[in-house]
Amino acid sequence: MIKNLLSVKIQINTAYLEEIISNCKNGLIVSHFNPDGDAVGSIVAFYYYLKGRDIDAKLVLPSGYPDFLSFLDPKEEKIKISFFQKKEVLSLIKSADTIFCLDFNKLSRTEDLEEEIRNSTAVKVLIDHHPVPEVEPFSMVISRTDVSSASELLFWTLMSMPDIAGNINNISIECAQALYVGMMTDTNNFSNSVFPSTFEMASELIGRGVDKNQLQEYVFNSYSYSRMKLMGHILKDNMYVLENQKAAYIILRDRDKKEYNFSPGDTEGFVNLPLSIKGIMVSALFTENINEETSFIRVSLRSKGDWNVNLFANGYFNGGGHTNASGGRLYDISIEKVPEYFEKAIKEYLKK
Ligand SMILES: [Mn+2]
Repeated sequence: MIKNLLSVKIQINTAYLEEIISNCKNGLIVSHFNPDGDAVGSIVAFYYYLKGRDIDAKLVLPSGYPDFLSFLDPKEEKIKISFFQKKEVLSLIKSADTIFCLDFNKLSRTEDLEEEIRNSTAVKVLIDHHPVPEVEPFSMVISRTDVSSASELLFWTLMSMPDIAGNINNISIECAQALYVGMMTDTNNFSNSVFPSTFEMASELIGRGVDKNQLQEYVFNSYSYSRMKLMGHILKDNMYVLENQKAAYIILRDRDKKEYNFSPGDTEGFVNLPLSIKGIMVSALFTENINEETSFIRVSLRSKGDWNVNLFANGYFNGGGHTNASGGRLYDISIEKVPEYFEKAIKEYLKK
């Protein structure tokens, strides 16, 4: 059984998971709409784990991932994006006997895959780190909020599996690398949501041979020149500071995206920028999203300390997430009206 108990800081009861995995013949691994590094990292890591056990699994995402994560996408089993291959993805969901859901707490986060997954008779497993997960659709829920990321929770889950038995050398390098990227992106390179167990995980993975410098190059230093120019433009002309509320926000309009050749993932990290201003405790990024298919404003929120953006997103932005990092959407409001709406919302919220 588990040989090196000391290296398993967070123990998960994996007996049931082992039973589910050993019965799995056609697995499907899925994460949330608008996938980030943790979403892609955790599903890819889990794919390599199953592959190591000769279990066939497909990788599925509701929408495309940012370009800088493409190095993770397995060459022999590319991630299928429902936005581009909906029919194929729906038939994969139909034929799966086991569905593994990572890095989201509600099936609605899979957007137009929700119904198909909910109606599927497959055994469903949730592995996630967001508060208050939906439990009813799942046979097994592995949920903890005292970890940095879904990738970290998956790491500790795998370490507790009988075949890994707490020995990092039983985890493949491809799996280890994907777990590291998920953790590194969700913590913004060890700056938020970091626990003692997170450093323990990093230490184990680096000991396994993960090249942290190379992964940082791929993830943090792979942006385009036009993305840097866009960042300069929005910081200079579209960032507003509310000193009395210790808040700041950025507006990103469709016309600016067009002017600077915007591609998915280019806004990665923008919402954190105002938090480096002295005294600012909460930051918001409003991204206009108007095209033939959708019409809404994407809201990203970040905060420091006890400032709870999960409650704030719940109350004013049709969303939620974590205490210091949340997201949401605004409908039926033009981007020009956002400053007024935000300033009113934050004053009202702070009064409570
Ligand atoms: Mn995450």
